[in-house]
Amino acid sequence: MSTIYALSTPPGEGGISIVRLSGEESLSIIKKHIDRELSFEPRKMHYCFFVDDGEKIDEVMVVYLKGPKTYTREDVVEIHCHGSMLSASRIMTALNKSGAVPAEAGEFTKRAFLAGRLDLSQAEAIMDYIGAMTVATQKAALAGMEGTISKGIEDATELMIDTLAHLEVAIDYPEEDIEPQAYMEVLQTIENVEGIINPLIDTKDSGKIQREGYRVAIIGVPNVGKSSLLNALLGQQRAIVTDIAGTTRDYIREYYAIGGIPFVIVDTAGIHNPGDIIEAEGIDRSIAESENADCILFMVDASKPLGDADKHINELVSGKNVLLVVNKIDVSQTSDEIKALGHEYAEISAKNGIGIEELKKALYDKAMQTFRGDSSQATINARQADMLLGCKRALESAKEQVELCSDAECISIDLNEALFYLLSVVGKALDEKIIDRIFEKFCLGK
Ligand SMILES: Nc1nc2c(ncn2[C@@H]2O[C@H](COP(=O)(O)OP(=O)(O)OP(=O)(O)O)[C@@H](O)[C@H]2O)c(=O)[nH]1
Ligand SMILES: [Mg+2]
Repeated sequence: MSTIYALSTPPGEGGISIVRLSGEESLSIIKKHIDRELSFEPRKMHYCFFVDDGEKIDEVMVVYLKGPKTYTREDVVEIHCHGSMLSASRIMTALNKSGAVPAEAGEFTKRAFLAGRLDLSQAEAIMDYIGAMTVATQKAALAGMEGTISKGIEDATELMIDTLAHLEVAIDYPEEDIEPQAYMEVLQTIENVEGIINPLIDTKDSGKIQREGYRVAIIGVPNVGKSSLLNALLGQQRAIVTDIAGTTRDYIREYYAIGGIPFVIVDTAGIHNPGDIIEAEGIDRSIAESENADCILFMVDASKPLGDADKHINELVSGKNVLLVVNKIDVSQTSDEIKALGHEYAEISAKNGIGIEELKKALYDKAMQTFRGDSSQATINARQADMLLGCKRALESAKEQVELCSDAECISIDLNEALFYLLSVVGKALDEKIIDRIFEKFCLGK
């Protein structure tokens, strides 16, 4: 396999930048680019100058990590240079001239996976860890990295393989009927495997929130105070607030954490009869945001009677997860007309900060309805959920075959399919192209 290199720190200026090499040639390549003889004792920092064609490029620290006790299981060399993009790119150009090739996104982790250092669910957990927006999400990712999901899959796989081996005997000797005992064993295995995968499947919705955030859209007619609420929730003047109706023309998306849960809060353009095409487009986007939201904060103005636009929005949100927010409570009380809308409601003054803490608590409670168990437990991602649901379907089909007293071969086909899905969770049964696609989502240098 080729020796790869990449900048492993973010591009830009900083204290240091780290260029990493991985592969058989790592050591011989770096040796061509230093200004002195070094022992390259593994795991020790060595001070030297990085040179190219005899020209000094930067003053660096170099560490050699000998495989297989490395991230990729290959020989790895890290070059710590000054945090300058020019220095890092000149170093990389020199490494390239000496035979190393640029790494693709996620290639270091892909090599770790191919070398068996981690399975696919652990590799995906690393990506989750890097992208985590809250400490709880980080903890959940750490649990995934340590193999919580892998362990469940491994146990389920063992059970399946044992049972399949027994069925194999029955397939080889078709003249002998399957003993009732063998049918019982299959059913027992299915039950045990379901006992492992169902709790994992149950973490699907929590996993989505951990990775993408709980999406909250603030919608309402112009001037009700939507942008004021976004600012109050964030504790900063993020959105422009004026008394002119139609101030917000596009949506504004911000991340915010409440009690360790990441929220994506979207402030939208006020919905009413649009005055021009820009406004109309903004309103279409508001409606689209409300359709994608996990929860809609439908805001009304306590100081005004409900208008046709408010009623129209009320129809739009019907049947969705809505929390009615009655704003400007500093000016007026909640009218009977607003109460008659029949939604659960929160009274606030976005301008004066009244009711904001209570609203955050209500949002947290809503998000927690989707969370099962602890917000820092390992959760499955969408890909893993697809695989586990596929496994569950195949197990159900196997169960039906058993109930019909089908022959061993029919049962075995379904169980093999279930096993394939199980193994796919940890990347063992996946096609190379799919593996490539998964790792492409990683960042460069990881
Ligand atoms: N009295 C009072 N005024 C408020 C409150 N919240 C917002 N306002 C005022 O209402 C006006 C509109 O506020 P925005 O936050 O811009 O309203 P919006 O819903 O984002 O408006 P558009 O972007 O035009 O759709 C501003 O003058 C705010 O100061 C409140 O709780 N009480
Ligand atoms: Mg606004």
